[in-house]
Amino acid sequence: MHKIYIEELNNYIGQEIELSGWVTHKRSSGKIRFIVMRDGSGICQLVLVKNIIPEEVFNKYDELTQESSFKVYGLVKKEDRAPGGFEIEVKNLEIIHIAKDYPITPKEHGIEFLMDHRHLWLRSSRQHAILRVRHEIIQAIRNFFNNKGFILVDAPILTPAACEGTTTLFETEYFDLGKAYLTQSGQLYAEAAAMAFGKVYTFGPTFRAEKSKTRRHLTEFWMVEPEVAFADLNDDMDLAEEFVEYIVQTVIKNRRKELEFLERDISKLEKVKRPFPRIHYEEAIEILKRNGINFEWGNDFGGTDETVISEQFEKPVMIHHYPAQVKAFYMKRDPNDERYALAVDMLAPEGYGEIIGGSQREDDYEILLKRIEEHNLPREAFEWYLDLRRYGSVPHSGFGLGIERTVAWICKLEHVRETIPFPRMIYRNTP
Ligand code: NSS
Repeated sequence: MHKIYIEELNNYIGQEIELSGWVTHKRSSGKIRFIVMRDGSGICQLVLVKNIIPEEVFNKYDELTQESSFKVYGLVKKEDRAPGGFEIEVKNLEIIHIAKDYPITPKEHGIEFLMDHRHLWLRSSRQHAILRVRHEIIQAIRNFFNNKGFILVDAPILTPAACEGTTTLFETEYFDLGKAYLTQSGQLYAEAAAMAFGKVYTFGPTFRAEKSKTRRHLTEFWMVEPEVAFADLNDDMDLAEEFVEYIVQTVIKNRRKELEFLERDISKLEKVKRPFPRIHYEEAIEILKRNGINFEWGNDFGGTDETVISEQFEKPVMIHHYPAQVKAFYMKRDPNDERYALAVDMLAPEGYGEIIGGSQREDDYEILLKRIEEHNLPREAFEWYLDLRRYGSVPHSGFGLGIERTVAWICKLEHVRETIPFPRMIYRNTP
């Protein structure tokens, strides 16, 4: 007997196999009973026919409730009308565990109820499709950088200082050494590694004590951050657009079924091909003005501004040259106009807003030191970072892409909370 997964059924037509899984739902019509099961790899219909199988096997149908677990033995048949396209003619069935009163039923549930039951909700087909797309995105990211000769460098999670502003730091006591902070970004470590390996990326969880309750913010999210020595802002934008094109086109190729299940309009994603538009901060302001939004020079764009700007384009748009005053301490200023930072944000289309933030880094020792002081950052904690400008400093650039916002856009979801298995938000840290 072959022990297989539902996704392999196609190779076993006409053969007897063994499957293990859970009951999704069941229905009965006289002498024939149907159980729809899932095993994590797919769903499949089981058929029990009275008088053909032993009575005691036929009667197990009555005991099996939604989400009960079991093993089944039977004959694989092609059946186009069945969910998944196959049917198992059951010969025998062994119950493993009976689930009592599974809380998520086919009726409608509110989002808070579902979020409270996230550990169970992950079993539903919609969550399955979303998390498979997430998996594909992560796989594509790794392949992209690995194929280009980037070295993966794991940055620490407990860090001695802020990277992205002090207002969103999670802090904790660290033995006799005072305070430590959960990392907001692996970038500073990626910069050190880029000086060692040339081109590197970090990929891991990052943390922001975001007090905002928006559909784009989590307190714990995953970020991938490439960093390249001898790269300027234009090189950074070239890399970012090649990267995002690759991710989107790979997901379309490998996860079409999931995107279709989510009713994603794939033709919109097919348009995500290089080159992407690149606009100056000033042009972005013009767009806002044309759309009746009153925007003051020198501010960063808010969620609504980003939505309006990104809706003007069918492809992701890169906005560069933000005012230095709203950007991080490590960004290099434009030598031709000190008001601007050599920064870039990429906004996803269809109103999704920022998915990438990046920049060319300040590579001059004296200027960087001045910025650290201007931002009231503790110099001692940055001495090692300043070393990178003391010993063979070079122009370098990088960016960070947020995984959850990318999943939300590619799946076209309302909110980032469904893009990660167990979301952490200002008002939720369970289950
Ligand atoms: O703050 S960023 O814009 N930039 C950085 O952290 C740089 N240190 C990256 C770098 O140059 N190496 O964040 C980058 C991206 C941003 O575009 C979002 O896609 C995502 O990280 N991001 C978030 N996703 C979900 N929730 C929150 N709170 C969040 N903050 C940033």
